[in-house]
Amino acid sequence: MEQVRDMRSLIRCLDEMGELQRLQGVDLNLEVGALTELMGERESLALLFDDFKGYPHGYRIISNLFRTCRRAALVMGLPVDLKGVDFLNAWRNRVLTFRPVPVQQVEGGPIFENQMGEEDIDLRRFPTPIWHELDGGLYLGTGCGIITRDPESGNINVGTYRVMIQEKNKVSIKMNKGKHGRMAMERSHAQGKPLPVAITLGQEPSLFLSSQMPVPPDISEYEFAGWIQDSPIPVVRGAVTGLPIPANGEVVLEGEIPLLRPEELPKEGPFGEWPGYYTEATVGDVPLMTVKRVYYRNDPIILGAPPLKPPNSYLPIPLGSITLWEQLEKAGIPDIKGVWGFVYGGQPGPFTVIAIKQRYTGHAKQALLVAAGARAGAYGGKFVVVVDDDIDITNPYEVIWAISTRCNAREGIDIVKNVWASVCEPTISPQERDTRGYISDRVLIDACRPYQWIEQFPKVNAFSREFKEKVAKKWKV
Ligand SMILES: Cc1cc2nc3c(=O)[nH]c(=O)nc-3n(C[C@H](O)[C@H](O)[C@H](O)COP(=O)(O)O)c2cc1C
Ligand SMILES: [Mn+2]
Repeated sequence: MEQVRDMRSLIRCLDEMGELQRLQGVDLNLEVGALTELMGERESLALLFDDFKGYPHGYRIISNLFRTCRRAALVMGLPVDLKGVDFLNAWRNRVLTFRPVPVQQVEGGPIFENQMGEEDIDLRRFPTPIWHELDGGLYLGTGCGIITRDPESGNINVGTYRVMIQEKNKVSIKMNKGKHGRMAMERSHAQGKPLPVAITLGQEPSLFLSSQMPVPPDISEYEFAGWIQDSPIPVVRGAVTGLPIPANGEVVLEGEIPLLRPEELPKEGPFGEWPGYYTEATVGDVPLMTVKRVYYRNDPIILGAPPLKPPNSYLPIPLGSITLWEQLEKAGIPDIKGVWGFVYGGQPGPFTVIAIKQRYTGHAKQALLVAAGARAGAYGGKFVVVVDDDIDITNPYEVIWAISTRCNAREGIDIVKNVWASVCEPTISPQERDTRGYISDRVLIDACRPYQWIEQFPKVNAFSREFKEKVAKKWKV
């Protein structure tokens, strides 16, 4: 099969694998969103929508690209038959071999096939779905990449932040506090200068993966993407901003985020979020970009990756768990066998499960404490569960069984108050947001067999997988 180098080579691969369904004439108002949600729920095919009413033939949207391990594996350079913790672990081991692959500077590229100049920009010329029923606007950017340069370090960052159409040449970009694009903006504005910015709306699939991952600030997501796909990302200098833009991109917006007062900033949201809720809309809070030039390929393909209510997701599994796994190991917790989350975005999220092979008294509590405080566990966390390594942590029934039968509630549960929370945390009241900020409590659940008397702990009354398979083979059942 051919190597995945851009959106179009991925489409050819997906066709070859029978992993892509094409749909024509679907309504941008709710139907694209509903079909994306439904096929994601079923962990079924990727969807390529074309022929939207009122738009030219060939203006397409692709969704559910990374919903299954099989499809994600193709882009992530992993065997296509891995699943669950095996998939996660293979990815973790691959990431440990990371070496930056610098971009390839080129002069032209398919992205220049068409342009809109400052005077004739109208973003409504691109098909944009209402992704969730109660969304407060048209989200042109979901599986997008926001390209910025830090004015102090000069580092190029590509981050996925949601992009809502505000006017025909203006979009809001919801870069949350602490995100790399946001910090570049704050530094630029502190110097009294607008921030040059480019947005890619359909790009190398590897670049989407890297732009939504917690890549450290000194590593460019372009170089991470080049490493993922094992070949440099070809970039060309944007004429308006001087920023590197993907030469093989599908649609790129160039422009700037000027310094504006809060009263000059528009309403943003609500928008369906990864925990499964619409978070509050804000007014005067989210940066506004003025688009000065638009480049697009013939028959452009926009990557749609709306957050969906769990267990549905734009990702196949909680890939962000590898970061917590790494952080647990760096903190010196031995014998971690897996890390998982059941409500995940880019991080393992508010129901995180860790499997360990217990080595000593207190081992489980140590893992719980680190998970509650480490960056990847703290942000967006709430319940942390530690189980023995005989539990399949990808199976919620197994995890509930372990909590139900191995957790001695009085000894095994702790509450830690006032830990850093995500802006998507639904239980923080509007008043609390204003007075206390984004903090929430953590429940640490030790669902391991008590190490002190583990040998006497009642034995599990199930046959081993191997024995059952042996007998099944013998009796041909
Ligand atoms: C579909 C999707 C939408 C996202 N929306 C936002 C958003 O609106 N704001 C935000 O700060 N992060 C958002 N994220 C998460 C960021 O992409 C993620 O934290 C990333 O690591 C940020 O890059 P940075 O570390 O370079 O800032 C989104 C991720 C995905 C996949
Ligand atoms: Mn970054």
